[in-house]
Amino acid sequence: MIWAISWVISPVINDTIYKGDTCPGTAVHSAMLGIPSNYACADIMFAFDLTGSMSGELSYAQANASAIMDSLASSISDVRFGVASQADYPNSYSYCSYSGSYGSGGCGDYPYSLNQPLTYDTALVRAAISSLPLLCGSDAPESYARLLWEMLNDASIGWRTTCARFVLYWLDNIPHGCDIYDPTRPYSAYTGTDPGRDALAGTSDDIYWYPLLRNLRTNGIKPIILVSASSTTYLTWWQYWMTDTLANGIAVVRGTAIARQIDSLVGSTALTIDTLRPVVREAAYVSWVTFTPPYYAGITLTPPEDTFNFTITFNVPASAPSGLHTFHIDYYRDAILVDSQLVNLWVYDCTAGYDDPIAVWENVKEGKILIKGTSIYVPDGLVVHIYSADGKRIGVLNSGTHNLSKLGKGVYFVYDVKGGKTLRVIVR
Ligand SMILES: [Ca+2]
Repeated sequence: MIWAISWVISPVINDTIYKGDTCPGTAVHSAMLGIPSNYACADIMFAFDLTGSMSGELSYAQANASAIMDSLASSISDVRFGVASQADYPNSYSYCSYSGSYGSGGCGDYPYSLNQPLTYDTALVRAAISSLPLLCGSDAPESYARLLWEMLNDASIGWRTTCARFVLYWLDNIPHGCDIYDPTRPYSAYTGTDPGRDALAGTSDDIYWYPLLRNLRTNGIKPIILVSASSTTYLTWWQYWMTDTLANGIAVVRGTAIARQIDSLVGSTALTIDTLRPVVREAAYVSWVTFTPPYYAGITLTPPEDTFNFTITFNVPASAPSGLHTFHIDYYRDAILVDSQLVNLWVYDCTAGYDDPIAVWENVKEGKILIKGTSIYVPDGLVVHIYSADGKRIGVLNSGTHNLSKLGKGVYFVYDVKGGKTLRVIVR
């Protein structure tokens, strides 16, 4: 298989735009974006339900952790792993038409723990998985909502926004959550509230299930639910919750060739994209830029990669200050930032009245340097450097007469090395 990385054909756009009078104040560029059908990088969190019924699953995961990581690392060249776990809140609650002892304090139950932040060090990850204890969990529903909510809110996890993000979740039951009870949906049950970080039912940080699922999707955290091989009762519930209008993840029964199964599941997600979209990063410049098309949707990639073209039109408003304007265009594959372009736009006021192909906007004569029509005269003993508007030196002129029309249209700076003077020249 060919492994590639996302790319955009020009990492930097430099242009000069004249606005006002008869000048249009616009410029048109094109961008070609290459999107490979596999991930250049990924961050993968292993998540475990540690409650009693998960005993066999936990042993299986511990025995296969190295094989799973080796397999993923052979498919994705830059991959990091981490570990999180839960049992349940070690309290009793009576809320949302449900009463129960969620978990056991005596057993050491906890609703969420980050056991290992994302790291390249697979030995650390293997050690974290091996040391996970088997806990209790009391009632049947568990704090799955809390763990998934922490995937969005625990900054210590260390997700990279430029990489694919997965939660490989080993579990066998359903979450606490007031809105799990909803008779308009195909799967519905009273499971109480998930009380959130304050562990108090009915406060503002209680976690609601359906908004959580959508937040996972829009923030690019893709759950892959590995339902226990010994308890598949809730497989169809999880499959519903992972549908593309909710979490847009995957729910399967944990198989017996687990390393290959996980590698295949992760790889399969790389083939499809909901939306591929360019976004102007800085809010002040959003109105300056139009993309055609605005985005691509419903993409299925053909290996090894597909390319996508965008026409970028810059429209500089008449009120824009003259000078250099710098901003970025970010390209998002769903919630993964796959590439960026730096934009340098030199904006100048356009002054009418220069019909000749080359005109000098100011300082026709400065010192002994003379710019006239299409030529520049450099007297004996002087040296002139010519800079483009973005600051690159593009020429050195010794004494004599030189033709400026070779430069092409644009704004240039002529620097008199000995006299220390800078002249601005606009070539039209
Ligand atoms: Ca429980």
